[in-house]
Amino acid sequence: MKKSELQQTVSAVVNQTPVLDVHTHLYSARFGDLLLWGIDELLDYHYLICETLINDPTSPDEFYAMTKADQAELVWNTLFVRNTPVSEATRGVVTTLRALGFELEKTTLSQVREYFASTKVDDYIDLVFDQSNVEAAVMTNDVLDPAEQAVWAELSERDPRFLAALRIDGLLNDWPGAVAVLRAGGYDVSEGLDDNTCGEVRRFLADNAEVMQPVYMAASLPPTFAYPEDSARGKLLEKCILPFSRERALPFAMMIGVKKLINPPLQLAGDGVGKADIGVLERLCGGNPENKFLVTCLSRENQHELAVTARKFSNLMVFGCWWWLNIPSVIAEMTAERIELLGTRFIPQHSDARVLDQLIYKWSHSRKVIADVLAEKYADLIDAGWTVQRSDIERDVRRLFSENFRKFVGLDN
Ligand code: FIX
Ligand code: ZN
Repeated sequence: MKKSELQQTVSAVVNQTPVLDVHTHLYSARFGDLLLWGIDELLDYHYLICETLINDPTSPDEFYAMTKADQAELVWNTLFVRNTPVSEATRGVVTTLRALGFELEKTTLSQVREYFASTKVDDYIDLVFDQSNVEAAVMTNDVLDPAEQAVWAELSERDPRFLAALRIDGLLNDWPGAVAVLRAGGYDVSEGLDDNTCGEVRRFLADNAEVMQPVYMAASLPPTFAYPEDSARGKLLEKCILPFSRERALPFAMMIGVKKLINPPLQLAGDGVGKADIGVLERLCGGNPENKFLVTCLSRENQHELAVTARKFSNLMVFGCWWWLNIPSVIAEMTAERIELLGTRFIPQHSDARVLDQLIYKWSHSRKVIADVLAEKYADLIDAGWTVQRSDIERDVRRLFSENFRKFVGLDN
């Protein structure tokens, strides 16, 4: 292939290759209101809430006391009427509404609301998955959330587009709170984490895994996350999570670097970021060669050392440009250094979509950046004297967009 053909070919292949979205907060329609979709949810996204509240005098408490529709109105008027929607999260709403056929210059919020009021959720899921070319999305299934657990108890058939992930933040980050939930569920646990309690925690994990059939276990962890550590989290990891993950061949996904609630009144929008100690991964991956770890870090300053560490351990798979890294300038930087250090052995992106509609913009924005970086790398390779075929590009993008993940978690084995 000539260099002059690269950009067009790579963009076409990237756009045509379905993606398996390895981390979202979406749910299938059978989870009812847990699945967020439509314009008011799109505008009430916590990324847009904090952007609104730094541009408008409304306090967080006043904002959260408003109805969802009034919150959406304030977000719309603040970020899209009184200001230009040039940030990544605001531009995303523009991309999504355009893709749905709205001419924003002539569209009012109430017209968009009318469209969603007359749209059926099952039809909309089909439309969004088709528009975003997503073949499946991994949910975030909180094992300690009673509302979600009630749905699992009744769930008869599964939508194959929605894969489960056993999310265990509550266990690892709030063990005393988890003890109460597990005891209420009939598990004989105590805060002391003696052998009996650890056995009961493993039984709890096994029971949930039996119901959910997850593709991985996951937790978000603070920048101070340490291993090994003489703490409840350290003991749970050593005696429960790592053995269970190994026995069940269920990879453990660690999302490291979130500082919960640096501004508590902002609630879900109030989290911050901190640089983590990548040495934790050296000890976890090196000390547990039978375990598999999916890892993403929240701090931009962790990314290069994370990619270098991923060169050293075949049981470590790097994924995504998480949260505030999911912006074109940083996706480009991270994708380039990952290709330069890891070739195509990494998972370049996940959407982290909380609202179904976001799949449309998160994937169209990321696909453009990833295609541009890939085209540049193939051009460098052609300059070095290698012949690049379209079939090579198709194979590489399939690897990046789904096959690395499927193989690593044992899907389709
Ligand atoms: O821990 C997580 O899964 C984070 O992605 C979320 O807590 C966060 O609120 C988010 O949605 C970021 O994109
Ligand atoms: Zn998330």
